[in-house]
Amino acid sequence: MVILVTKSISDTQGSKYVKEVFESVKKRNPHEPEFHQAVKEILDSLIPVFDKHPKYMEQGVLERIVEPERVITFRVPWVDDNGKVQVNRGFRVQFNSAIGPYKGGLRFHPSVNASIIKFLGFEQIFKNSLTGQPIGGGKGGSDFDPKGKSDAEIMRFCQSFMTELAKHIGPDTDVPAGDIGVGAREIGYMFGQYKRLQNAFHSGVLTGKAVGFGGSLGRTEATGYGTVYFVQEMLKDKGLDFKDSTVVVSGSGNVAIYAIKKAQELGAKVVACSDSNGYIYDKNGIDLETVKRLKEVERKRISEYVKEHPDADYFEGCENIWLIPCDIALPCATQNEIDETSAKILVTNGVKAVGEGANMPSTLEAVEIFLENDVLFGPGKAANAGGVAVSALEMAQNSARISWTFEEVDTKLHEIMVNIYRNSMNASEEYGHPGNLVVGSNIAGFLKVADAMIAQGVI
Ligand code: NDP
Ligand code: 2IT
Repeated sequence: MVILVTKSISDTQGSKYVKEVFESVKKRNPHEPEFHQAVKEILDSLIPVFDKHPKYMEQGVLERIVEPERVITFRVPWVDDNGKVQVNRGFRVQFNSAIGPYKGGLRFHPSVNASIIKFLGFEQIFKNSLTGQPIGGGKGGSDFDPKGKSDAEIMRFCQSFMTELAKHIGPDTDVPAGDIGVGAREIGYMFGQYKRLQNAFHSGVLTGKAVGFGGSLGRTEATGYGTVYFVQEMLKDKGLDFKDSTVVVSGSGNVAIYAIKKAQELGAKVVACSDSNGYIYDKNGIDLETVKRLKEVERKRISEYVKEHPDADYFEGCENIWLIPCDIALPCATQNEIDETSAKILVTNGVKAVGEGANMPSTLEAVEIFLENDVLFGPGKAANAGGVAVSALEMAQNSARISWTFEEVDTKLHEIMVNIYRNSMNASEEYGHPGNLVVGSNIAGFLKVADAMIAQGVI
C-alpha cells in the first residue's frame, strides 16, 4: 500500500494516535461512509507528521479537527408550481475557522445528507489552507433536486433556503458559494434574499456572483482551468504536456466544461464527457460550444449532443466512460466515480495522469492503484482548489470595492496552482513519500491549520 502509511510503520506513536482517533470518528459518526473515507485518507497521510512532531498529538489537534465547530440542519419549506407544499432539508457544516471565515460551496442534489456535507466540509479545511488564502473550511446544501424544476420553483426554494441560512453566515463569518446544482442563477437568488433580509449590500457574503453585482471575472472558469494548470505542472516534471494528448473528462457541468476548454486550448483532444445518465464519445474531439449550450443554457441531457454530431456516440451508464483509452483522465462529476475496477482499466489502457476536478472522485482503492502504477495523481483537494482560491480573490475584491481584469485573476490563479503543486511536492519529500501528492497535499494543508489552532489555544 502506498498511501496507507499505517501498513509499513504500524507500531509508531503517530500510527497508534491516528488509529485511535479514526476509531472514535467511526463510533461517534455512525452511518457516514463518505465522511469516514475522507477522514481515513487524511489521517493516514498525517502519520509521518505526528511521528516527527509529537506536539500535534499532545495538543489534541486531531481530536479537535475531526469535530465540526458547528453543524446546522434546518427545514426548507417551499411551494411548487402546482401549489403543493414541499419540504427539503438544509445543511451547513462550519468545520474549521482557524485561518479564516468558514468557506465552501452549497450542493443541491437529492443524494445530499450529513455524511456527504461532512466529507466535503472536512476536505475543504485542507484545500482552503493549500490555496494560501485566509479561508477556513465549511460546506452546505440540500437534498433538493433542481432537475426538472421551473425557474420560479428554483427561486422560491433558494429564497426559503436563504431565509434560514442567513442567520448563520456573513462576510466575516461564513461565505458560501456554488457546487453541484448551484451555479450563478442560484447564487443570484440567494444573494437577493440575503440582501433583502439584511437591508444591506454585503457583497462578500457569497461568492460566484454574477460579475454585474460583485462577482469576480474568472470565477466561472477557475475550478476547471485550475485543475488543468495543476495537471500541467505534474506533466511538466516528467517532460510531458497536454499537446496532442487524448483526454477524457467526466461530467458536463461547471468544472468539466472549463477543464475541457483549457485542455483544448493547450492542444489536447478531449474525446468524451458525461452526465449522470451516460457519456458521449466523439473521436473528432468534443465540440464544446454544443456542450455549453445544451448544459448551461438549455439544461438538457448530454445524450442530445449526438443529434447534432452524428459522428459521435452516446452510451448509457456514466461509469463506463473510464473504458475509453486516454492519456489524461479528469474526473469532474462527483465522489467515488472511479472505483478499483475503473482505475485498473485506466492503467491497462495506459493512462499517464489523473487530475481530480471533482471532490473525492476516486475511491481509496482506486487511488492505491494509481499510486502503485506510477500514474501521476493530482488529488482533488489540491487539483480543484482553484475554484475556492478565486472565491477568496472575489472576497478580496469585494472588501476593497475594486474589480480585477480577467487576465489579472487568471494570472493569480495560475500562480496559486503552481504554488499548491510545489508545496505539496515539497511536503511529500520532507515527510518521506517523494512524489506522492496525496500525502504531500494533506500534510501541507494540515500544518498551517494545526499551527493556527495551537496558537489560538484549546477552543
Ligand atoms: P455541476 O452541477 O455544474 O455539474 C455536475 C456534473 O456532474 C453534471 O454533469 C452532473 O450530471 C454530474 N453528476 C452529478 N452528480 C452525479 C452523480 N451522482 N453521478 C454521475 N454524474 C453526476 O457541478 P460542478 O461542476 O460545480 O461540480 C462537479 C464536481 O466538482 C463536484 O464534485 C464538486 O464538488 C466539485 N467542485 C466544484 C467546484 C466549483 O467551483 N463548482 C470547486 C471544486 C470542486 P447531471 O447533469 O446529470 O446531474
Ligand atoms: O468544492 C469546492 O471547493 C467548491 N465547491 C468551491 C467553494 C467556494 O467557496 O468557492
